[in-house]
Amino acid sequence: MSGITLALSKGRIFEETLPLLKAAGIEVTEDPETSRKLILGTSRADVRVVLVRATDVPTYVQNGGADAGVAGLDVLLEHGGANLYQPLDLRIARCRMSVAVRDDFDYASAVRQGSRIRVATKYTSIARQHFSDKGVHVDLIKLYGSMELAPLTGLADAIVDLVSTGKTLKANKLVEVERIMDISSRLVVNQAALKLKREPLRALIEAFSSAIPE
Ligand code: PRT
Ligand code: MG
Repeated sequence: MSGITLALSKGRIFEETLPLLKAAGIEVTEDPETSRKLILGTSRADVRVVLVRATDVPTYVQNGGADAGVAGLDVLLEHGGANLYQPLDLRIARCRMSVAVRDDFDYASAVRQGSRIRVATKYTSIARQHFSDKGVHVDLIKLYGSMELAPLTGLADAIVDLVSTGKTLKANKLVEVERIMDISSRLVVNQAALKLKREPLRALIEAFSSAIPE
């Protein structure tokens, strides 16, 4: 495939990448929320967008299913990011990775006493690293969604999840007790494509770089 294929996920990443694409002279000609198409055309004949699950973006780009893509740091850290060139922090889709517990759970004293804490999360790599750095013993419980439910049902004492406004935690009577890291989305580029399609990819990186929000 000559031309450039970009992998994006629907929702906030797609929406927040649009202004960056625009700076590169690329307008997506279909709306992913109403179209059922998975491959979207753009105002540039040599550029197309493929819609994939957020967690699949690194896999597509790594294996050449797309030349470049946009993925959250959370997704990249869990994936491992091997063989991916990551030239830009786009500063979009920003949030933080945090530890949260039920408002009646005394996290500080559980940590102080060295008790084993049951932690439910979709982000097992990030969580394992975090608690191991702190020397806190945890039993990790892998979940694929609705982490907030785990402490409420007794499945876990704590969760590791993304927090943006904090409204989801609040609505479920959970409190943030530790901020693990700030998260934003990165541009990722396939290594081989970077050589074979050097000029158009350089231009894209350059244009994105000039349009990164404050
Ligand atoms: O939703 P889906 O299951 O299809 O896939 P996904 O969740 O992987 O994709 P998407 O589009 O929801 O998230 C894509 C990327 O956006 C993530 O990988 C993050 O890097 C980034 N991002 C930024 C967020 C948030 N903010 C965010 N708030 N991803 C998820 N959330 C969720 C969070 O998990 C929690 O459930 O929103 C909820 C908390 O939001 P607040 O505002 O109530 O705190
Ligand atoms: Mg989501």
